[in-house]
Amino acid sequence: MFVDHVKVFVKGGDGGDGMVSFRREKYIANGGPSGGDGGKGADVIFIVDEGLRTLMDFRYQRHFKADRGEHGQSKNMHGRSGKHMIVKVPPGTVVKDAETETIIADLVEHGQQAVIARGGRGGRGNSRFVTPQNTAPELSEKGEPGVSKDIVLELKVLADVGLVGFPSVGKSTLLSVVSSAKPKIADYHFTTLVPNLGMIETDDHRTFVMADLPGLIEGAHEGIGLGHQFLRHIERTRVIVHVIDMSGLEGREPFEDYQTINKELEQYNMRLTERPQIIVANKMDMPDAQENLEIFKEALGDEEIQVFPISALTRTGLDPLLYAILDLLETTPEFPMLTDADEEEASNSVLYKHETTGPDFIISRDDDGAFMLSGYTLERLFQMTDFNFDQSVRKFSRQMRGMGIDEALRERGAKNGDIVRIMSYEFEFLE
Ligand SMILES: Nc1nc2c(ncn2[C@@H]2O[C@H](COP(=O)(O)OP(=O)(O)OP(=O)(O)O)[C@@H](O)[C@H]2O)c(=O)[nH]1
Ligand SMILES: [Mg+2]
Repeated sequence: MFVDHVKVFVKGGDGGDGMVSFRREKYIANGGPSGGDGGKGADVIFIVDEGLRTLMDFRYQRHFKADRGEHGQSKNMHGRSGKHMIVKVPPGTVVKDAETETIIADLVEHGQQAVIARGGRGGRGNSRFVTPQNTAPELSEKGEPGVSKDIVLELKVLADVGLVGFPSVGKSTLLSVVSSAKPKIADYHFTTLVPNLGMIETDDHRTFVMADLPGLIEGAHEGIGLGHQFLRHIERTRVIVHVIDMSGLEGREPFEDYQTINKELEQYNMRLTERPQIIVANKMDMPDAQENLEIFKEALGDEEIQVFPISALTRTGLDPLLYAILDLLETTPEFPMLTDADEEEASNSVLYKHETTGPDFIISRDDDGAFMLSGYTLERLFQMTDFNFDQSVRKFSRQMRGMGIDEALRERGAKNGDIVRIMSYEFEFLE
């Protein structure tokens, strides 16, 4: 199975800062606190769009940063929240944390969505810190930083189009000239041992995935040759492109080839005949090809099927073929041919809730002997503290004490006057 990978960076918006402000009203000497809360930072949300088949778009955009919340204002005006960033992904996209490789979301069905990077909450303004003891708090919170991380998107690529035909008719050659795939090409039979997939993007930026399958021969459905193991790949494709060698050089009749392969498909699984087919008459650069094509068309009679004469070798006749394939893809529904195992897999797929937390705080020692504090909860508190206000600083110390940090520092041997660091900030340990 061919898996497309792409690494991207996502960041939820930071929450807006809360405000410290006091009412100024005529005749009232000391108005009450009136600082509004900051708005919530926006989330980065992935949503499944069944119109997408590949991760191609992520090759052009790799950074997704959601808007921050606005800061709170005076007169108790709350900041506006950021507008969520909606990112479309194809069905079947698995989102993993790049660092830990844990699965964040398994996005399967159209319309399914998951928050990939949560925005931070808004910081509270000073009106929210009024207590009977402190009626004029000079204290507010900064916005909570949005979650940021590197993620990996993975998509198992299923072919939209399968190239079928006898060995050596030029299936791999065709794939190699319309996509950037580099399959092995040679003049002996069964060159291709496992399917190769190529992504095709036309000038109007429509994309689809094409697979060259190992050559089929008579009896393939019973396991003769190689192709039978891969017939199941055709079950998943929506359009079958039937490649026929018109040169007649191998001593076979093109029309017989056509019938033989169709019979194999039918015997393997009746429903394969429901797939729309397009015929590619390949090797038209060869001397007898034109004549063989006339005979072939006559034999087809009034069967309603499109025939595209091409030469994969000289790259002629390719564009009309690609557009015809796209048109068919757009009008052909998916064939829900899930096996039991697949169905189980689909119904068992869950959305993983993922929060990076870990321990509230971690104490380590710096080279110079200073104590270093880290950890998700503590760092978040730190980032939400506005150190411009004494009261905020005091509140932060109380919160640290409440988390048991003072106690833990003492146990690690911290003494009066020792240096303690948190992120960019440094203070003295005081008993
Ligand atoms: N003259 C001519 N030769 C071609 C053309 N397309 C492919 N060939 C040749 O046909 C031979 C077989 O090509 P492949 O693309 O490997 O054929 P295949 O159908 O993938 O074969 P298997 O993988 O063995 O099933 C190679 O020698 C190609 O160079 C064409 O349009 N004209
Ligand atoms: Mg091949």
